[in-house]
Amino acid sequence: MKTYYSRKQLEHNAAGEFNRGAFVQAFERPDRALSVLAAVEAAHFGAIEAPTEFSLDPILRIHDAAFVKFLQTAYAEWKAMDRPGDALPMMWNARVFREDKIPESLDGRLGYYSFDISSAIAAGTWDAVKAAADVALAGAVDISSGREKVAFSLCRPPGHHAASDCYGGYCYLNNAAIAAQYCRDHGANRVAILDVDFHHGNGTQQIFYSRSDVLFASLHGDPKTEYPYFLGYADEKGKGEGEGFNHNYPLPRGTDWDAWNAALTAASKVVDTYKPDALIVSLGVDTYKNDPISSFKLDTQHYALMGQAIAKLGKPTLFVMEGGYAIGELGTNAVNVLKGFENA
Ligand code: OKP
Ligand code: ZN
Repeated sequence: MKTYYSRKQLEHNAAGEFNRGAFVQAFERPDRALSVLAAVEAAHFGAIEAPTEFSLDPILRIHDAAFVKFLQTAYAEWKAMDRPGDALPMMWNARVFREDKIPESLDGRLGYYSFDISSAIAAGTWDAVKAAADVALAGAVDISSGREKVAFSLCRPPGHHAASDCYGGYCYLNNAAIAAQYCRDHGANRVAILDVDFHHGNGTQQIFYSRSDVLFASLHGDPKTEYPYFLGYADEKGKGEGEGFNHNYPLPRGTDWDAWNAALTAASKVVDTYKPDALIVSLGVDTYKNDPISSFKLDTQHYALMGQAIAKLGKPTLFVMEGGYAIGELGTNAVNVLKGFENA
């Protein structure tokens, strides 16, 4: 299996994040990518390649142009105002305001374009998130052209929380959505996105919610108790043209492999019935029992079973790396999914 990876992705390095009232080391840090890279190397999976540089066009098929411009300039604007540290929002548009005004000031735009405080814009953020989108696109080229049946895009930072014009949850550009759209624009009539990250992929859901050409199915912690709290319920089925093409499987805290696998079987049926030309897997392994910010109970050996089940769908498949914060075991768990897929 071919892996795409870019060192530029290490350049996003937040000074820290707020967690439970304390400013702590960022959970989403450069070491995450290195953990996965080391495990891919140790598995002797085949070529590990840097992506070619794509233009902004495939990103702008998914994201709003002013939003992308904002991501490109926000850090420099922050520094031009002599602010310390990374660019962080201090206020959000919380239902009680009007939504048709984009503020001029940077503080206003930080609040307008984000949904949480955990996603700093630091010096290298734009270069890293652009590289991650390129990593996803390189994999999309391979599977949409038929050159490869499967590929792994080792993206970092993750992407599935990023909506068309909103960032948050450590996500800035939606790598999986950008890859899915690329496949749509290059021969695939239908694309399915299967999101196995612990957290609901609210960004991916929002992007494709009114569309029938990209199906979204997600297994995740129940938003009643888990981040991102405001989306991911089972009654979110899609709207208009997209009605019936969005499938959420919220699961309770403490969910173990058997219960998780039952939901995977249900989601797999939905994907299979859809008959996609390509499958994108938003591969988060923060379902792991020792993940520091999640609450499922999957163990290392279960990830190979997950890969096996995904292989059974028999589709050209692109794995796009999302979350996973138990950095010691992150690489092993992610690569176990790929091994399970390969050995199926
Ligand atoms: C990203 B992905 C407070 C907790 C913030 C953000 C979780 C983002 C997860 N510091 N939680 O889905 O793995
Ligand atoms: Zn996650």
